[in-house]
Amino acid sequence: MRKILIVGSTGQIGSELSQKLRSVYGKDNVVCGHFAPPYPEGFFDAGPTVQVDATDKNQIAEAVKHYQIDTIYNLAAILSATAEKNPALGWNVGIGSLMNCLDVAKEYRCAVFTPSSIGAFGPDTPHTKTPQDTVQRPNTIYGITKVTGELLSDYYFQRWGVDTRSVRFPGLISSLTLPGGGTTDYAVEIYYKAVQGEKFTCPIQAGTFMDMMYMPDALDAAIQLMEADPSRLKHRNSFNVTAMSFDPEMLLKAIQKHLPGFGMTYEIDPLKQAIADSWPDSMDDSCAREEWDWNPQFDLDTMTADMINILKLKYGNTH
Ligand code: AKB
Repeated sequence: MRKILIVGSTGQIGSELSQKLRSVYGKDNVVCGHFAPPYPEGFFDAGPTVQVDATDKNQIAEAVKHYQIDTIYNLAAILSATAEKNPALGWNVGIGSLMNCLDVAKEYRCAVFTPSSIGAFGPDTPHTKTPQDTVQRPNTIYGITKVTGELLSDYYFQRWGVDTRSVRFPGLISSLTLPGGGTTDYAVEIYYKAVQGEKFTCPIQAGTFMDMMYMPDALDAAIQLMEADPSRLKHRNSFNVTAMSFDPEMLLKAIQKHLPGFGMTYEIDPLKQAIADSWPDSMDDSCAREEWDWNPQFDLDTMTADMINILKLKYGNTH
């Protein structure tokens, strides 16, 4: 049975991945590394936790030693729009934590999962059916950390045999924890406004397509890749994975099927729009499908039905 450390377990991915990993591997086999509040409800009662500053290698090494960890999920990151406002922070957290995890993994023979992103592509990348192996010249600091992370992870695998694996996540949509500071966040926030009976002001222009994925599929992607037969993997860092591609108008219409009175206006955020314009419209994820049987379950309609049901239970049906 794996012994897992999640670095950055209280964020958008970590707060749900920790629950899923505990359901798969047992609660005592998943140690949630945390740095600072806010903490999800019941965080300290749900299983082992440890204070870990991702930018401090010794703290990661101590946790790995103490809990006899063999797998690290490294989720510490500053999302794209926030990183653009503080590039040094984006770099220090994104790359500092990764280097620390890789070094510790090399010493203690751990496997490492690190999310990359659609942000690893840039304006020169083909925007439709973006291939697995293609031009990667991002023009954001977030994207630069993601490409660097992919290269570093492959380097540690090739040079020292560290079992590094990664996926390029699209925008992730979840009902548990709100993301913060991302370009794709609009696609999460819109559901909260819709269910709470409020109008949504969209920061991204109509006609801007981006890849997206519902969180249950994202969790499966991470776990499935880490469990994949290594002899089938031609790639490692990092796999294109996607589940759907839509623009704000398509998302609005999908929500209006459930909440016909819901309305949206636009107030474009120039920073987020520029980032979105530099990212793929839709990725080709056939390598993930071939090499480890990636097969997402949710499309825009099934995700929307599920999100609205869950958020209605959380906030009460205001319509
Ligand atoms: C962001 O928008 O920064 C993230 C991402 C796509 O990596 N959600």
